Amino acid sequence: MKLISPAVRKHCRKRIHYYLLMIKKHIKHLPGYEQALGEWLQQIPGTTSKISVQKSAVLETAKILRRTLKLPGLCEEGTLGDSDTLRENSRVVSLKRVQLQLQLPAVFIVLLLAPVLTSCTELIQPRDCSDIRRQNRSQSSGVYTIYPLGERSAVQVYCDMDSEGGGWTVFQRRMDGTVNFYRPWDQYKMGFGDAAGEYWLGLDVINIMTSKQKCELLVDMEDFEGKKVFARYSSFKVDAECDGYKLTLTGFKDGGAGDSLSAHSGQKFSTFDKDQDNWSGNCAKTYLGAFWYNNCHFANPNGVYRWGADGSIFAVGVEWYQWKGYNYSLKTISMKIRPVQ
Ligand SMILES: [Ca+2]
Repeated sequence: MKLISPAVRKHCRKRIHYYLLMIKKHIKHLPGYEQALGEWLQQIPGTTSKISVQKSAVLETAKILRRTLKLPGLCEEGTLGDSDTLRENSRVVSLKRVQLQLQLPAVFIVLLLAPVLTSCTELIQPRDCSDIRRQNRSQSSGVYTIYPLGERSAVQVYCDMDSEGGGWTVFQRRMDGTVNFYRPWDQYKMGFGDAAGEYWLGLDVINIMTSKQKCELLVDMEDFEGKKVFARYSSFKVDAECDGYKLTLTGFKDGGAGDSLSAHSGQKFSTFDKDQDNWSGNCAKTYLGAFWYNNCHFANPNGVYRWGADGSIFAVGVEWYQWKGYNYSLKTISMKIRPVQ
């Protein structure tokens, strides 16, 4: 096997540099590409320093170009080494340069697809239940893993694939009183409970999911007599923690439950240990829940599970005032979101 001479090394570097310049010249008008490439390079295993990232980028780009244009292996040991081969390769490269101009669209496609191809797992990792439904429309309701923030953000949720067209990501669910919902700020921030039963997904995840794209909200509920109703809102958004997880809600549509949430739009989230409500007292402590309390509530879905009609302590149950008043604790309630189609 012939060794690569310094002259050939220099030649190789020039060639690669030339192609990189060509690419840069033609892709500079493609917004987002550089950022995408940067993110992709960060994902290449073993690239711990800036130098090795650059090295990997050059090698990877050269490989893609070689594959696309069927260029000779310019930097492979043994393929070059004497002046005849070098001249021959220079001639081929000149011809390929013409081809390069003709084949630039193909190069673009390969380069643009490269980050996707090297991280193809992201394609099959759903961000929410609507993605799962899109991948397979025959999926039934149940517990699924979603990745709201990319491949390392796995979280289990209950997906409602039946109500109102399906594809709903449930972020709050009461059904049997097995989970205590009277919890502090940190737990409402991070989430608690079991996706197969009662749970709260967590304000951080809700914020992420409703900030990336416009979402709608569905609130399903049932009483102990088996009657089911719902309320739907065409727009639902929860701000970040630094804004108190403020709720913005519009576009009520009645499914028999009445509107108990619009009055909570514009409110920050409150727990017993973080009072951000509009009342001089502490709504979360008084009504034994955690919510976007105003002064204080028309809905208390995170209140105490009380099995139906119970007026012994005013409005502390799992309430939806517009349907059942303040002294009836619902059998089930679930709050779920879906990107607006
Ligand atoms: Ca207060």
